[in-house]
Amino acid sequence: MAQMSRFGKLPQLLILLLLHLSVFASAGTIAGRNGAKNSRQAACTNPIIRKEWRTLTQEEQLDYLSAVKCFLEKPGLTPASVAPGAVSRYEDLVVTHIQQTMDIHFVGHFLPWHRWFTAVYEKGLREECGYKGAQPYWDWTLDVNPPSNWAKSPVFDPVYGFGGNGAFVESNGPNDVPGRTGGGCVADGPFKDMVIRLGPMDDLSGNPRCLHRDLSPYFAGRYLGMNQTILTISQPDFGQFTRVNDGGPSFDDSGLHGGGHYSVGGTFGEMGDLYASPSDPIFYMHHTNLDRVWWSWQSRDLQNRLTDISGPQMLMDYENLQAGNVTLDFKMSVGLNAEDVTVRDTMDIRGGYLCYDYDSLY
Ligand SMILES: [Cu+2]
Repeated sequence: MAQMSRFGKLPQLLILLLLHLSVFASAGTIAGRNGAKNSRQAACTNPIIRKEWRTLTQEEQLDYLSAVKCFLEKPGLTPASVAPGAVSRYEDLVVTHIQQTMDIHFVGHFLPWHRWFTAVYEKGLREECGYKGAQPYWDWTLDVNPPSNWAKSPVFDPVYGFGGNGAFVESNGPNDVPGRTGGGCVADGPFKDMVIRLGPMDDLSGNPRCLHRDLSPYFAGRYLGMNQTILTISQPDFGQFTRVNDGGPSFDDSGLHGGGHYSVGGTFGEMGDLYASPSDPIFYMHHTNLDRVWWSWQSRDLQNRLTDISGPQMLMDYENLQAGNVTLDFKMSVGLNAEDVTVRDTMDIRGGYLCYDYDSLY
């Protein structure tokens, strides 16, 4: 009897204690989370507004371009032992993209990582280069009707844009981007004398060269129109949405993501280099619009889609043979460019950690 009551009482006490602890813990967690969330939301009462490139005033366009040039000239923080080819703050970000290429593409956190990466770039331009505006986006759907308009996009303007195509370079490789029209050095605009050092691919040793572009109006017409955009944002859940956006690795199976990269970079341009593509400042214009596509999709059902995340942790591991799916707690890094975050921190563009919005959505 005595023993029974002793053992009978112990679990009771334990249960009481555990109940107490769990109430305390969950209250603490919820309060902490709500507290953090509220204070973060309170901190984001005045989001900066991202706008389409052609809607900026000429003065705003020039302000942005000179901030990018400032970032390109600002001494970098990456040690030479890590990347001998990296010189500038701009290249600090290219380095981290190159280092992580195989971990951040064709995975569930592809869009979260690039949303964050673009916000880190935007923050760099604002805090280190005195830029007052928000990161602009490039709505390519405005430039593909008809595809022959592609090279005339205001984004390629020689004065109020990023400069245009490279001269045509002969090639008939089996892996050429269909419809390519350039391949040489960018011959006009603010980045005509830019020196690219990182890449090609994962080479961090330093290979000084010009910025190349190899525009493909055909590819743009095929993958960057409203049809493809609507197809992408009409997907019912994040897993399907992000896969349609990703597309496959072949040129016949591209999504919006590859569409923007290969319509600008073609075969020979930096934008077509999966590793070193952030070398072309247009990268951030394209990825900001992809982020806007994601936010357009989220905004159609915010209640569910602010927390909807899935997709493999490992490159193209859609069957989860190597690891599981990404969750909100999945940790992400941009190296020395910012403190690590979790996917959760990037789900809401007005959540507090991030604090920006778009002037219009799809
Ligand atoms: Cu990328």
